[in-house]
Amino acid sequence: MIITSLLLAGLVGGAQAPSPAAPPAVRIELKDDGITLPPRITAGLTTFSVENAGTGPHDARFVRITGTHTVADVSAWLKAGGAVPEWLVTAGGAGALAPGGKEEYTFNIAPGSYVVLCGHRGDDGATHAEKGGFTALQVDAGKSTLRPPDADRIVTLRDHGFQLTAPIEGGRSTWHVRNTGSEPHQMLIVKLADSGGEYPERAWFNHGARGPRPGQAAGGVLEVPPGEEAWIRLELGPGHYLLLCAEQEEDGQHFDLGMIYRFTIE
Ligand SMILES: [Cu+2]
Repeated sequence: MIITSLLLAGLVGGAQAPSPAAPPAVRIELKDDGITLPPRITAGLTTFSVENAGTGPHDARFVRITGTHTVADVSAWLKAGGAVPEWLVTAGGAGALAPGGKEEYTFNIAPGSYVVLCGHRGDDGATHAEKGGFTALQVDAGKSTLRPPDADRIVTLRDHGFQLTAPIEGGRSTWHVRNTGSEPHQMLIVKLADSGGEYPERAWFNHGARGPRPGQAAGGVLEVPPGEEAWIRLELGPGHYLLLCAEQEEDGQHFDLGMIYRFTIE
C-alpha cells in the first residue's frame, strides 16, 4: 500500500510539475546611431524582440564571425568597404522596420561570436553598419527551453517563389517561414505607398536600395539559409503589401524571378 501511495504521489507530482518557463525575449533596439542588445546570450531557439527606435528604416542582421577573426576585424572591414569577407557568415535577421515598428523574431541561434548589424542604407547611400550601426553578441553553448511558436500560417521560400498555407490577415499574427530552396532567401514585408503601386518599390530595390524609400518597411525575415526556418510575430494594419526577396544573382533579384507576393489588408 505504501508503495502504491508513493507511486500515485509520484505520478500526481509529475503531472503537476510545471513545464520549464520559456526564456524571456532578448530585446534589440535599433537606433540611428547604433544597436542595443545584451552582450551575451545562450544558444538554441531564441526570440528577439526587435524595435526601431530611430527616425528612419533599420534592420537587424545576425552575422557569425568564424576562424580567428574578431569584432575589430569586422569594424576594419566596414570602414574599408569591399565585398563581404568569407569569414563572415550570415545567420539570419529581422527585416527592415519603419520608425516605431516592432517584430518578434525567433530562430535557432548556434553558439559563436556574432555581430548584429543594420544593413539598411541612409539617405546618403552608406549602410548604417558602415557608420557604427553594429554590436557584438557572444552566444554561449547551451540548451533552450523555448518551443517553436504556434503559427497562423507557414510561408515556404522556394527558388523562386512564396507558398502560403493561409491568407494574411490584419492584426497580430505569427508566421512560420521555412526555406526549402537551394540558396538563402528573404521574406521582406513592404507596405506600399498609396500612390504608385509596387513599381516604385521594385525600382528602389533594383537601384541598390538607395535614397528615400517609396514604401514602408514592415518587417519580415532578412535571410533564411537553405534548409532552415524562422518565426516572426507582428501586427499589420490596412493597406496594400508585398512580400519579396531581394537577394541578387546574375539573372536579377529574386523578386524579378518571381519571388514576390501581393496582398491587401482591408
Ligand atoms: Cu530569394
